[in-house]
Amino acid sequence: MKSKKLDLLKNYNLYCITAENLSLGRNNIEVVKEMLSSGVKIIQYREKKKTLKEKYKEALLLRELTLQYSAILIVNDHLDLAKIVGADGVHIGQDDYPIEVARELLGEEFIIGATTHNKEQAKKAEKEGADYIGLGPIFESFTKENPHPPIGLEILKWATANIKIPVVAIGGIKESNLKQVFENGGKCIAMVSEIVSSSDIKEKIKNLMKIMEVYKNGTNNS
Ligand code: TZP
Ligand code: MG
Repeated sequence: MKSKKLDLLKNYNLYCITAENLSLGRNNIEVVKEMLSSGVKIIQYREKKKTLKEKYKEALLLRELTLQYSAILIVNDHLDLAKIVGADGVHIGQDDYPIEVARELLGEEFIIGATTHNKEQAKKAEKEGADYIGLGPIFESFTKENPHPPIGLEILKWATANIKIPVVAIGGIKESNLKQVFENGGKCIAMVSEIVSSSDIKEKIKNLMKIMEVYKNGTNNS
């Protein structure tokens, strides 16, 4: 059910995104297995370089794996691929298909996430029927090819107070700055390089979850 899935995005959770080129020689499947076995419940399949056929095969495998772990699968960019493999959702950027087109094609039960970089885009995505927004890059990030300049923490604070759909903070988020993100309203946190480029993914996720638990339980006295 969609509302149960959206609860994952509303609450304190790690939202892990693939990036095979940054994964220290490991493939997307190996990396996602590590994420899932560490307790991650939200996986986004993001792959810019492979052929559609390769992406299809990978996304199918990831669908199987995420179901085994009761995790949700969101496919980046490709509405068709998301639908074909039976993903839970799709994530679209400012230069991808409009939200209403995605909704028309995928239906009400599908989760549609939209990348936003400022207040106007955040409000517009909400108005157009996105189920959540990705907001960022909060800090400087080198993961995307043509990165948007960092937007900072103030806008995250604003969005978490003013946008009614879940706000997923993204961009340059690391173990070292995670507390700042939580202290500025962040709950669901998307990360790419901090996790996929870690030599010990399980240990990295364990440490990130430990920090998150403190905020989840509202017992942050540090
Ligand atoms: N969208 C905004 S920033 C970003 C995406 C996909 C990349 C975030 O990667 P990282 O490595 O967590 O900074
Ligand atoms: Mg895109």
